[in-house]
Amino acid sequence: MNILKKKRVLLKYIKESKNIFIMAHKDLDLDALGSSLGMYKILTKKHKKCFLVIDDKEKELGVKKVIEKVKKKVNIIESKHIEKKKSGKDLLLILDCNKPYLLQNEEVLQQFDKVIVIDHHETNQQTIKKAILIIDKDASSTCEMITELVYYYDIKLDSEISTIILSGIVLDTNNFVLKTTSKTYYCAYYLTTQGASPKEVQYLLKQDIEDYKIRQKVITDIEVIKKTIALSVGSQKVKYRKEDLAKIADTLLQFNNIEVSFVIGKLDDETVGLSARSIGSVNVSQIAEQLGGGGNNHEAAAQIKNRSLGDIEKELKDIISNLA
Ligand SMILES: [Mn+2]
Repeated sequence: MNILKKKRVLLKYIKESKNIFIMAHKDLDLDALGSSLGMYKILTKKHKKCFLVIDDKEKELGVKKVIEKVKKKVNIIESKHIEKKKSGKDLLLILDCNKPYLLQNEEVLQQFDKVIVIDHHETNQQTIKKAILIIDKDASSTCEMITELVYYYDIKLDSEISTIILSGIVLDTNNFVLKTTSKTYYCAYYLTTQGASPKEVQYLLKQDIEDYKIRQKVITDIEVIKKTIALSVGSQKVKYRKEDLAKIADTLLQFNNIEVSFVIGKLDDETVGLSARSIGSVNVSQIAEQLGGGGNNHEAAAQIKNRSLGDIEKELKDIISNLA
C-alpha cells in the first residue's frame, strides 16, 4: 500500500498532536535515521515540536557521521526523558520497523495513546497492535516512502537532509539492486534535484576498515550451492555484529550467478545470527521464519539462541537442499 493512500489519517494525527516523538529500530541504520530525519523535517515545517528518540549506545559509522552533522539542529533524546517532554497531545511515530521487540525501547509504546508506524517490512502476528499501520512492502526503503511524502507536501529539503535520505535508499537497495522500481529511481532523482550529493552518499556509506577486515575473513569462506546460492559461515572464534552479517550477505549477491545469499555467524556466546538476501527467485523470509526470524522476499534475518553454529549450518543446508 502506498503511503499517500494513508495521508489523510496521517495528517489528521499530526494535526491533533502538539509534540511528536520519532523512534526507529535499535541498531539504527541510514534508512531508519534518514527516514526519521525526513519525517522530522516534514513535521517541523508543519510547526510541530519534534523529538528523535535514540537509545543506541553503539552506532555504526554512517549513523555516527550523520548524528554528528545534525545534532545541533535536531532534538535528540533518550527514551527515559520522553515523559518530561510530553505535552498531553502527543504522537509516537515509529519508522522502519513494525515489531515491538525491534524498537529502540519497546516500553515506550505504553507511554502513548496514539502511535503510527511507517515501514516497508513484512508484518506478522507480532506487529505492534495499538498502532495505525502505514506499510508499503513494495517500497525499497522507508526513505523512499518518506520521499513520496516530502514530494507530495512539496517540502523543500536542503542538500544535507536529501543526501541522508538518499543514502538510506542506496543502503536498503544495495546500490539500486534490491527492490528497486521506477519509483525508487524517481525518488533518487527527486532527492538529487533537492541537492542530494551522490559523492556525499558514498562518504556516508564508507565502511570502517577494521569491520571490513573481520568481514573479509568470513567472505573468503563461501560455499556455492545449486550454482545460485552462496553460503558463508563465520569463524567460531569471532563474534559478529548483525550489520556485518547483513553487509556480507549484500556483498555475496554481487557475484556472478549468485541469486541468494546466506551468512551465519556468532553474535554472542548464546546467539547465532543469520542474514539472508535474495534478488527475488527465493523467498528468504520463509527460510528465516523456519529459524525463528523474519523479513521480506529480498532480505531476512534471524537470531537463534542456544544452538551451535554447526547445528544451524546443518539445518540451513537441509532447508536449502529442499528448495525447489
Ligand atoms: Mn529499511
